[in-house]
Amino acid sequence: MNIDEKYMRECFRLAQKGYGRVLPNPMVGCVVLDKTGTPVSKGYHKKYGGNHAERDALLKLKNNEAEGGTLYVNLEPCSHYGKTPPCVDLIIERKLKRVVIGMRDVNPKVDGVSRLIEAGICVDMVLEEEAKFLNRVFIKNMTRKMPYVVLKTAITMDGKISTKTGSSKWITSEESRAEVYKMRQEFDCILTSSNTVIADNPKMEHQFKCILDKDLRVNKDAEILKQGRIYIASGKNTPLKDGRLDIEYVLKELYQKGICTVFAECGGTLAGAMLKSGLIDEIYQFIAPKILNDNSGLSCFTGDNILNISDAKKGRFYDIKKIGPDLLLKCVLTT
Ligand code: AOF
Ligand code: ZN
Repeated sequence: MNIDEKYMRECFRLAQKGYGRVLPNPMVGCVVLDKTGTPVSKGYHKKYGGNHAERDALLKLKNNEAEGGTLYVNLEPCSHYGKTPPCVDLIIERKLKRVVIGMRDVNPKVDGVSRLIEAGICVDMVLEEEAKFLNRVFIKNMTRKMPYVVLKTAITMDGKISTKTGSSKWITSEESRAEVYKMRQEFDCILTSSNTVIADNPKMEHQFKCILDKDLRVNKDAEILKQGRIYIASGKNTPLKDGRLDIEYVLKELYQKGICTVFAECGGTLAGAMLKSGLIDEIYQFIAPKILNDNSGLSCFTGDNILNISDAKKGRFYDIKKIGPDLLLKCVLTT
């Protein structure tokens, strides 16, 4: 394997040690080689507000140990004063000869590459696509000022979430449902709709829940309201778009409240509307080995009329797991 790719993959591995602790900042890892090409230090961004990966790695070394060496980092080193001073200054001070990055920073405050080049340091980029995938939440947050949205669906093999009468308990197994309880905790917020709350009366235990309830139809006794912080987006606090709540507006509101990631658990109407508006970044699809074989069963996405398969939304499966008798597919949407 190419040496640069090898050390960049090591940066990805180190970066992921910060998973769950660094948002809204990116996950970043760093490897430093001395002038002979020997790895002499490693570091990563451990928690929000803490030292950046480059600083973490370089401060473990004596002043001249990295001189003439190479620094690998999966994100362009920063050039701004934030919670910490610019990493480029430390890289220049420690006289590195070359810096290999995974991607340019999408933070408009940062232009580390120009600063490094001006200082005579050679800059290269490798594995950009993987680097962007690793920090897809940070990229979405920074560029769109919106949370990263993962939609969960639980379907039969024919893509149905319930019969026409609304019978849906349970499509997937107990094991899958236990997996969903765990998953929820990895997100800052759960998003659901009044339709789902009224149809299923779910508890959806979580610290922060957002319910889209345009006409305030959810009953005060609903299970979902009994625990956690609740944000109800209704016609009273949210503008309408085509007669429905403007979901993009709601997502931007959530981001302003510090929500970086949203786990959407809802029926086909909201899922379809969000899909159509390009508001879903990723889908976690549980598939049960069951077939309803009923034309009037409800689909996990409804609401649009698409005639050409070429107009389908497209994605990329990046993970598949068997959970009990079910499958869990993870897919990032690309269009
Ligand atoms: C990190 N960790 O390892 C790198 C980051 O407020 P600050 O000073 O922590 O700066 C945050 C910004 O710094 C962040 O948005 C990103 O653009 C850049 N790089 N951030 O938290 C790191 N290398
Ligand atoms: Zn930095």
